[in-house]
Amino acid sequence: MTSWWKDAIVYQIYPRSFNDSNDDGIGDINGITEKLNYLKTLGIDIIWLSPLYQSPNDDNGYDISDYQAIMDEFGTMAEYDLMLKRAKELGIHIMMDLVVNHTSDEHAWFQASKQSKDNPKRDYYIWKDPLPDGSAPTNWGAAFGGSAWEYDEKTNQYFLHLFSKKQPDLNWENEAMRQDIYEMMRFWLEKGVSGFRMDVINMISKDRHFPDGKLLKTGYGDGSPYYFNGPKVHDYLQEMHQEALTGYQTITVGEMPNVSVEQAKKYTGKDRQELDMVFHFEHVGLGDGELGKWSPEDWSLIELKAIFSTWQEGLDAVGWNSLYWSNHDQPRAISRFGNDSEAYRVRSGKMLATALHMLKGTPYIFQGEEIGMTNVSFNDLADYRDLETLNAYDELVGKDLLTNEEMLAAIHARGRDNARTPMQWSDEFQAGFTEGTPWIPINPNYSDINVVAALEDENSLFYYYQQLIALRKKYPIIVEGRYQVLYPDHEDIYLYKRVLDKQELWVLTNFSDKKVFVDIDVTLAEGQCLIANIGKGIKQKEASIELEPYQAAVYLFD
Ligand code: TEU
Ligand code: CA
Repeated sequence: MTSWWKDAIVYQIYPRSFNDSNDDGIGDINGITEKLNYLKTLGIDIIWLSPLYQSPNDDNGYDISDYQAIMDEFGTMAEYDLMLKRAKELGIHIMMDLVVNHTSDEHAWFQASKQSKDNPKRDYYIWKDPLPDGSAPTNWGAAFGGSAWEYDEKTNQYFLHLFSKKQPDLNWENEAMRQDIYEMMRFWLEKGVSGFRMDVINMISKDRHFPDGKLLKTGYGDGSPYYFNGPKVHDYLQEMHQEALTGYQTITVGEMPNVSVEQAKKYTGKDRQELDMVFHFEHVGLGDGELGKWSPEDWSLIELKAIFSTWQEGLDAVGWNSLYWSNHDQPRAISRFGNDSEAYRVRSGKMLATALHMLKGTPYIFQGEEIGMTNVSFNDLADYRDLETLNAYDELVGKDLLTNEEMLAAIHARGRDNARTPMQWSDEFQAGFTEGTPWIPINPNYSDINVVAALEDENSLFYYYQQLIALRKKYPIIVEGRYQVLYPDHEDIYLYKRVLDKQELWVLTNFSDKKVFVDIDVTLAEGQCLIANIGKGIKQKEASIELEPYQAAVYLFD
């Protein structure tokens, strides 16, 4: 199978927050269709759609009650088919979000499974007897708070849910369940979908001994060693590849918290017949404290560069990297890794984009990243929607592990709703996202940060992303070149080069708000400056270059 996607750029849409076409305050499929030309202008090749399927929206669509029906709030299957057709006409591929570690508890399979112990669908999920004292089978905590087990009175058993109690985990040991999943995947592939982003796909194989985990501050146990990268995960992925993906030109990316580069070699190896690439979490986990992202600590650029280098070198020639700064679960990149002040927002956004897009791998752009959207700081908890945030607030503040102020500060820094405030299309009412009342308040800075303003400003972040995307299409060295980091121990700058035959591509970025001088062993004037976020590029005097705060530039040497 050719890797047709090797020079492709993926744009992630979180439909609920992208564009509302019928003014109910919720983004929808017709809203996406309206904006396909905008995305074509940006130059992206593939759109990853966060889940559009029928769902009670306990976790905004990551709790699916019917894999082959469109969520009522998002529209109809006919509208979906029209969007897919329109995208194809524009040469844009559609990648769907495959959420098969769990379903919604309102899925027909679970509704049957919980009827009785001998229901044919019982074994589609993970049910276990209470311990002799009636307590849960293990001490594991769930990602969205509380125990990972929910007691069912009717059958006197617990079911496993590693996320919310409305997201029961599927039992991948069950062959019939797996075959139903593969059949569903073929349904979408037959429609012309080009692939899948696979939600927490390295969680689908559990250690069936179900041992207790190390006790955490929350009082629950850490079950993660027993459900990440489990004993049969590669068997299942190879079976999925064989049963569902073979015969189609697809792109697949596995979302994999807790995956190492060594494990990723097995998931993405060309001869493995598993996945094309994975999303790891090492960079977005930087600074996680003992309460994870809710107790954020300082992180250093040296650590960040070491992570990028590990993955660039580790997967070179044996696998393939995905490249991302943010998504619907992560804070906005400029606020997290750049500088969202008035002075440096756009410049640091361009610097971050340069540092990421010139790496080896497939870049992913999250909606709004291309116009420099930032984190939001709602002061009223009632403005937040994400169950992860609200449950964590109740658990951590409720157990006196964090004060109200500490929790709000952590939500402002790392909460998922930072990425889920509506896309900012204009400075009109409700940022042009809706004429109704948005399901979540809009970031007040929409009056300055919006698509209309970006398209009118030739120096906007939008056109910078457009240029970066065009460079990837024009210069094979960006796709194929070998990665070499320079000055790995410098705490302010990230310098690396890509080498392909005699060509060298030098990528020079300053992650700090300080002016930095450093010697390099090339003369920039002898190269071709392909892109720069300040004027015509970087000043150099003999060997010494001068990098302005958040300056970035790329030079090609033939
Ligand atoms: O996220 C998996 C996951 O681990 C997230 O919970 C992430 O680690 C956390 O939100 C970071 O703070 C996937 C989806 O992307 C997420 O939206 C879903 O809530 C989750 O799985 C369950 O489907
Ligand atoms: Ca709508």
